[in-house]
Amino acid sequence: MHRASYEALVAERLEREALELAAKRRDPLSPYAEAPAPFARRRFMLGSLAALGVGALPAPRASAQALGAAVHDVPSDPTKTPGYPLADESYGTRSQFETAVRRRFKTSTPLSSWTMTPLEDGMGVVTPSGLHFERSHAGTAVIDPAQHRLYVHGMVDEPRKYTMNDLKRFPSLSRLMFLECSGNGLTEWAKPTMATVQFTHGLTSTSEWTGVPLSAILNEAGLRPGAKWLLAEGGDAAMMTRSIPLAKAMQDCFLAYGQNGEALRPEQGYPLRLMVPGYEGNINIKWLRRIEVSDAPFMTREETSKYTDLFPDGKAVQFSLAMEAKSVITSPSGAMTLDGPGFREITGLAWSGRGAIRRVDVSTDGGRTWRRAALQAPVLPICHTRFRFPWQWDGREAVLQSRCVDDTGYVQPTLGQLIAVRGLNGPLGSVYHLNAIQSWHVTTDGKVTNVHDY
Ligand SMILES: Nc1nc2c(c(=O)[nH]1)N[C@H]1C(S)=C(S)[C@@H](COP(=O)(O)O)O[C@H]1N2
Ligand SMILES: [Mo]
Repeated sequence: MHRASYEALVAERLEREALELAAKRRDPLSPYAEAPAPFARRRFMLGSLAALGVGALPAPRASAQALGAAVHDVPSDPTKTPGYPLADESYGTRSQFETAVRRRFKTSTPLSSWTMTPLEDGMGVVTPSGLHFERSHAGTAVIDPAQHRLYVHGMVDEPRKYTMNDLKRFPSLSRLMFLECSGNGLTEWAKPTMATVQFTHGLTSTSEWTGVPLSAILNEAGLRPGAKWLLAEGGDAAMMTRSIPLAKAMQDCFLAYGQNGEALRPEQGYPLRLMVPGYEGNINIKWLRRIEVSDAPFMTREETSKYTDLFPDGKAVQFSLAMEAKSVITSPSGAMTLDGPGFREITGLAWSGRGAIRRVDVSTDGGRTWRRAALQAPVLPICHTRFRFPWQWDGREAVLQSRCVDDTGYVQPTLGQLIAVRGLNGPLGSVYHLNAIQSWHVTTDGKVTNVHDY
């Protein structure tokens, strides 16, 4: 192609994309929508004052300090101290200066316990595999992938047995997706209990999962008429079993062997786990070894005595599987201290088991007024979505909250609204599926604490 006409094509395409982006920005519900007017105005003000050479607005403190440090603290001649050499073979580790770790929720036995993701240290939406939360009922099973088999039987035309290699021969799929234990926040119903967002919300993480659509395996086995449910069974000492509606299984469930570009971590169910997009963590069976097709749910321990929701009238609801929309501010969050008034970004995560996040609003006055936060791409269904909100802290007391809406139109409830429906009469005061708005109180000296404000 002639160079000039090629350049004209590129120019035309850039113009079209700019027009499309402008249209998206005008749509108030689009993740590309313009920042709220007050912020846009302030930015304009900063710009015009700077242009006049007027330093009327103080620069953000943190960055001013960083700038000074950059000039004075770097060795004058870094070429005198070479770095450490690259290894001939290695599996990388993070910087020795990085210290974020999962922390175990203190239970009587480490074999049936939880570890929580340090959400306060997260960036973007992917959780590093080494920080993915863990929930295991009988320890981390050790399974040799060469010995592992997946059995598919029950109401099928032809029972099947798959090796890991068999499964990897199917067309694969990869999907960024969150998992959340329905026990996330179980300590927080009646009163604020945990100090940090790691312990109030850290039973959720996002990975890119790779595997095989469950429908491909079920179609190969052939479903018999009348089949409506299936049982998934884990190969760990807990032999975790859950019933899954067949319609969901055929719609978007998959068998994952990959996590963030490599094999599943042992704690996430190596070598094979079931992924049930948007449903409570418990049903995403790890160390998956058996699928049995049936015409009714199996009524296992985990869907009768556990993982049911007791309501105020004494009735318990079974199979409340989808995780409702939820959001939380991860910074600033509990146990942090703000280093003085001025600008800082409020950021956090929002997610919904029913689809994509459509919008997030942030309040700095305990829910009296709300302003729209920016959603950072990618905004994917059933995936953590990062939101950001520019905040000029005036040094006064504040209560920070976030509230999300998903693309079904569902609005994240306040704790008061949720308790009005759910009550507090579960075994520990209601236990599962807490998705209420979280409040962080900021004192005048910048201390951030977990509070209930509703
Ligand atoms: N086989 C088996 N699968 C299991 C569990 C288990 O203990 N055994 N725990 C379940 C629970 S309660 C949750 S919340 C998720 C946690 O997944 P993760 O440990 O990969 O974060 O796995 C689920 N799948
Ligand atoms: Mo869980």
